[in-house]
Amino acid sequence: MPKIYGAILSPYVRKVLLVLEAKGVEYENQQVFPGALPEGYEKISPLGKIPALQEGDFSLSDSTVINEYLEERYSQHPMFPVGTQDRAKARWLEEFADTALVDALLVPFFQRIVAPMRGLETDNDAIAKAEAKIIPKALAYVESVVPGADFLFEQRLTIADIALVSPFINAEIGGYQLDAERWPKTAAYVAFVRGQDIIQAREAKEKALLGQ
Ligand SMILES: N[C@@H](CCC(=O)N[C@@H](CS)C(=O)NCC(=O)O)C(=O)O
Repeated sequence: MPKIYGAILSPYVRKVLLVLEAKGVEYENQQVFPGALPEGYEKISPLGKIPALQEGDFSLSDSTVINEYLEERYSQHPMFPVGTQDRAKARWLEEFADTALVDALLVPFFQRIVAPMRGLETDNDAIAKAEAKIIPKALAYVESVVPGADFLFEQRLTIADIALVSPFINAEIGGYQLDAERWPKTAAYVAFVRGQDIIQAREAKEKALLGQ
């Protein structure tokens, strides 16, 4: 059974857990937090990041790499679209989500949730700057690519939907409110994908673990 190391509120860990859940693969999850890594963790995650996967004596890090491995290892419920160009596009959207979108949408989450947990003060200027410039820039691109209340590819959940929606969950936990008038397609898309059973179930598990 694959074991996933990583804190469940990480948008990258969530991506991997959702792929396992969509595929119906049983797994174990060990909560590992950046800054408090278990001894020897660098052997399975050389950059010291979460998530990491261990399956027998095989280990792997990086959510995108792990998900590509899971796609080949567990072929049921494919998470990538079928056509070559759609597959490439899905990979690009995952890359965009993991970089520019996480960098933008996780500012309120980091400042309001993670910083106090680490004994740091919330930097409200950083949140204001993100909300004024960084987030709108990322959302303008999201708004240009999402279809509204539908999946991105083949009328089914793919890795692109999971990757794009995951940081929006962190943004909401961090108190960011998506402006549905300014970003109507994005708001409809995020609500639609978050309404899918496996995502609802994952969010319920996160809330249960957080004691909410
Ligand atoms: N590209 C990596 C990014 C993983 C990542 O940055 N994870 C964060 C937590 S959300 C982390 O471990 N940060 C600790 C650090 O950068 O040292 C992936 O997709 O897995």
